[in-house]
Amino acid sequence: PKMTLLANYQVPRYLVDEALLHFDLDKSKTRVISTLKMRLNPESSAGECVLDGESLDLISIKLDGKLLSDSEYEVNSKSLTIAEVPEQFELEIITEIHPDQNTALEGLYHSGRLLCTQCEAEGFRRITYYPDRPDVMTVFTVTIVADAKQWPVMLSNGNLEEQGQFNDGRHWVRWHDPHPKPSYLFALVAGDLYCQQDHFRTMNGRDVTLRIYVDPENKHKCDHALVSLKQSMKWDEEVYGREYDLDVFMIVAVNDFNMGAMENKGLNIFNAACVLATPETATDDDFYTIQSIVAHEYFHNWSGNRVTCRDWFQLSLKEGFTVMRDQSFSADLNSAAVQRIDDVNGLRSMQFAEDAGPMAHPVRPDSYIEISNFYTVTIYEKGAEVVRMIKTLVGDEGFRKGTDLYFDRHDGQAVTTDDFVKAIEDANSVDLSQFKRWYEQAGTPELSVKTHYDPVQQRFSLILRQSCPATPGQENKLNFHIPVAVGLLDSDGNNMPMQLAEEVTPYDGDTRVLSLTETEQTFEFIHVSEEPVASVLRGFSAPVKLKYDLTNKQLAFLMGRDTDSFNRWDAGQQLMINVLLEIVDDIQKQNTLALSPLLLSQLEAVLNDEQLDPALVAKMLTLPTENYLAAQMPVADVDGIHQAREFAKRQIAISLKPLFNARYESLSKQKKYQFNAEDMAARSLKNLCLSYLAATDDPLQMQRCLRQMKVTDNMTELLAGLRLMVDQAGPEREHALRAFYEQWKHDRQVVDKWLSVQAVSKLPDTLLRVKALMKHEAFNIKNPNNVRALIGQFCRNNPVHFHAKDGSGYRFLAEQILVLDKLNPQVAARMLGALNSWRRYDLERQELMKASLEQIATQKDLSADVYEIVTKYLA
Ligand code: HT7
Ligand code: ZN
Repeated sequence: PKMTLLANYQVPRYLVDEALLHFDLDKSKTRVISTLKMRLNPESSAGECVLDGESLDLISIKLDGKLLSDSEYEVNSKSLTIAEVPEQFELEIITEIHPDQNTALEGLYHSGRLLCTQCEAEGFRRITYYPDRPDVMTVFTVTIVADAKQWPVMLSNGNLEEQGQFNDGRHWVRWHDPHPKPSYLFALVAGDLYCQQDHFRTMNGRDVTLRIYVDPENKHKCDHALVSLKQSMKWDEEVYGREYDLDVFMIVAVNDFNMGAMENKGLNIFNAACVLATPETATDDDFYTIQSIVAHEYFHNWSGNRVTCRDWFQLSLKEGFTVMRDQSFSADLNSAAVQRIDDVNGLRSMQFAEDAGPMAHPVRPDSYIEISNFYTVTIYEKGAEVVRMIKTLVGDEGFRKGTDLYFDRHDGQAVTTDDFVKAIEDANSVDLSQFKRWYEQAGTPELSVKTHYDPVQQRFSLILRQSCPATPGQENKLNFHIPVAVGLLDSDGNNMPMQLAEEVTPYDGDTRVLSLTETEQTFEFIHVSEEPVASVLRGFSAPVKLKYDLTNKQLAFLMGRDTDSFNRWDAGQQLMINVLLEIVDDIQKQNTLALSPLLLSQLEAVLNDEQLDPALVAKMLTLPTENYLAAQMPVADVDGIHQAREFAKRQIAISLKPLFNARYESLSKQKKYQFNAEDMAARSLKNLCLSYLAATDDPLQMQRCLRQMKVTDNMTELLAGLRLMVDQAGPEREHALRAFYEQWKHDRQVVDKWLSVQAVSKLPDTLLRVKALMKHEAFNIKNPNNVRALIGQFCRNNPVHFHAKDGSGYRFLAEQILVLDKLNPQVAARMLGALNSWRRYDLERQELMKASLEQIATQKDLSADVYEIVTKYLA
């Protein structure tokens, strides 16, 4: 497979002004007639015309109405080349494709009783020959013809222009999208779908029809997505001044989908699991995720579609910005503190690991083999942090001025991350040239903090230092521009003044953002009447690893007193990490184990604090995951960490049992399910209390889980009960699992939860169970959601079994990857991610993981997707 380099970017030689696509739909053989009005790009020079195309049966090509003979063009497995074309011409290309043989789920494919497309990043070339790159923007008109009975609904981008009926039972529709767009935003859907409709009146008084299309059995599951869509449309008008620009906005739910959702212009296609919800079938987390994904895809209409990417190296231009936008939408609609905690938790556990591993790449990468492998947490989540830092640096108003200029200046264009930064710079008269290194350099910078207090001068110095580890291909890093938000607390937990020595007037505010641009800088605060505790990196103002040697006592103080909610939680997490790693150390030394009374008393105080948002209480009482703890050790001790975490959880549960009991009971007042921040917070704390109570090993607590499962009206509480029961061997467990399946076997979203809870079970025979479940009627290896729920959950979220010392988990993963690679390379490559950190384990495990990687690497005919990752892991 060949490498694509940013440095080799060239403008497209030929542009497509108009594309008329005609589809004769059939699930086993679809005929596509593509008529392209093309012309030489004035920025390029004449030459052969090369179109991308893969897995296509070429039927014929006409150039300006004349049929081309075989000698006038060349076709290979990747492209079609026409040696000579005039400056302006019309191409008509007829191809045939086979949707029901398409298990890769790229291009046009068959899913259940649906036909649908997925074109990002390079799927359009599996539909017809085309310059399949984002900087070729075209006006599309799409005609679809198909049997009216089998495919009563036929959708594409834009507005419906015309439709009609033929005498032979077929019907046709014509869609026209007036907005020029790249081919990756093309979409087509056909099937027998139920449609739920609503309306939105835009800020300029235009009426937009909103439609959600789902399989008829899911018609009761659309309400939440529709509400979320209207909330998103309103928010984007209010916060970014962005109005929707077509008469109709459609969402379609599909069961077989490689990712979460896709922002095709006017016709978003969603993984059914990311759009369908009722209280009985979806958890609070699902409701929350659906709200944010609906928003994310909708926001792409401006950040991605109206202004798109010049090339795929610029992917974070749309993804980082759009994630940042969906995160602030969720923060505005729910709890801002909880949102930030979840975002940072996700970033630290996934992105920091990616940045420290063999696939580390900058937010704007400079090479790739398979672009599908670069839809990563670095591009998305770190990209969002980078945009968030820009906002922190220029302020909310400055950022809005910058985005207004960006949208105005580049509407209808395909641009770069440099263009984005330039718009913010120009609107604010700031220089972000050093800041741009965040786009160019991979790796997580370390920010170390030292302090010094001079009681005589009443001066407090904060000495900040930065460094960044080497990453593949980038040995030496230049200094970043790091915004460090800081507060100072006195011994009572009050904010202290923050006037810098060089300033003549006091600083007005409790938190101030310092810019660290050198390797080391000292910030000196004056009029500091007592030695403060510094609360550094408030709100996680930059995606860095903080090295700040606070004592456990100081951490406990910040956990109890910091006025910044995020840092309160973060201090608690750091305290838990310190305590848990000490226990791991004691386990390794075979010492007797004990839990820190300091941590216990802090947790007790949090649990007793009736003023604190229960959602925050739940977050503060949640121990770091085993995976995250593993990432904090020089050599991850899988078994020690598992044992230490189980021990700590049990000790906390036993010591605070009466409190967990009391809060559980007080939160158990029967109340009809509603999706709102307050009720969600109550359910999260209630379920957390139950999980601690279950950790006491008291058999009565299992009865409590069962009771909760019986009386509840919602999946959040039902699944929480089942999860706990699944960790306890015995007939109750088997009965609960059987009953759950019998009740829900008709519902794919719920069945995936049933697979997942079993995949992450702590019981010793879990791998055997997972293998047995692969033969169950509920599992189909061609369905990505099934694969993620069972194989993905086992390999990523069951570390103690996946990393079993005998290597069984690794062998299992390798076997599955080789099977999956033949069916769906994107999904296979994603599964490999479970081995990202393989060099961080003990030598024995490293050998076993390496053997599995080598087994994969030596397989013949690997996809580019798996090849790229496995070779980078082994390099
Ligand atoms: N922009 C979308 C990315 C996406 C995708 C990429 C590769 C293969 C399949 C895919 N499905 C969706 C989703 C988003 O970020 O909004
Ligand atoms: Zn996106």
